[in-house]
Amino acid sequence: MSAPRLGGPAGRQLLRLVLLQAAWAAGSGPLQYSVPEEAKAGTLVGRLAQDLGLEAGELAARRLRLVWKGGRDSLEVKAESGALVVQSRLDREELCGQSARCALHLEVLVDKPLRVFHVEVEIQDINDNAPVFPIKEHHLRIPESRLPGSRFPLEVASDADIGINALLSYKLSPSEYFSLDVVTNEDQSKSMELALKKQLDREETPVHHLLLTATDGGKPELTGTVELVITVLDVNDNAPVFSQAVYRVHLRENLENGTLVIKVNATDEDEGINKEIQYSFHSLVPENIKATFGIDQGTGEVRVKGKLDYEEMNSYEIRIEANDNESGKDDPIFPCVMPEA
Ligand SMILES: [Ca+2]
Ligand SMILES: [Ca+2]
Ligand SMILES: [Ca+2]
Ligand SMILES: [Ca+2]
Repeated sequence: MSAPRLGGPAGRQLLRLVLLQAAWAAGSGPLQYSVPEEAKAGTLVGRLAQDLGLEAGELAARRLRLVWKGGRDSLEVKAESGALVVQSRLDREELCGQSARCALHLEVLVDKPLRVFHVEVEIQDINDNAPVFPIKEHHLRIPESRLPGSRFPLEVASDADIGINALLSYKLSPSEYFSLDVVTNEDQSKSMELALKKQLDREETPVHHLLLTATDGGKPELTGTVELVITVLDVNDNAPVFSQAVYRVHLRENLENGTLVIKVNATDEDEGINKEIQYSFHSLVPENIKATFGIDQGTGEVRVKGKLDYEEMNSYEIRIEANDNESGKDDPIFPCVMPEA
């Protein structure tokens, strides 16, 4: 019996077996490939047979095949070429979430002789997720009395990608009243506040609509937005204003009690209780005038209440107040001139 000679068919087989075992014994680690997530079916991941030292002619006999742990079948080995290709969708976010590194660990088997190889396929992130805010509309209610420099916390956006594809920058639509203050915390997370830079005025602009945009660092970049709806709450910062500074009325004497002399009217730019007006005679109006005229607190109607006698008094000057629950007053002079008899 003669030993197989190197160069003959048996010799080649022996040599290859030795080389494969040597590679395995050296503990050279798994074969490593990488492929971007969401690559189309059929995309080449690696020339597996070639990298394992198998020749095209022996692929069928040695049955190169994948063994999956966990039942995934998103990669396959092509029988004809021994190439490792994408078979179905690889979604990095689904496979690995926010992990910095995402890899599939496969076992590759060949027969004759039976060998097991380890293969690691790194799934690379692509920028396929836009930043998302927790809500589409963020409502804030800010009293118009808040001072410039006041701050209001906002929620940041999230991005399902990793690395630069999830690195967000923020921008606020132009506003003369508000600016954005983004702070990077020690743990690299971000927090964000809306800063008031100019005193609000509900009477001028009762509601502000701003758009906050988050942009990731991917190429191309993706954006997400949230609408900020800021309702300015009223404070009682406007006094009632009469429609005229002076009301002039000419009356005949001996008018019946209850006769309407005039209806004064004041308005207030505030809202709700801050614009509710009460009319009254000024506290300095003399008693004899108060005995002659009466005023309706709610309507501002001034009516005759006592006797008008031209000979006794031919002109009256009455100061009337409009009061909006203590905030302010307006008190026009109300000359009531009696005509010649
Ligand atoms: Ca992204
Ligand atoms: Ca991604
Ligand atoms: Ca008011
Ligand atoms: Ca106001």
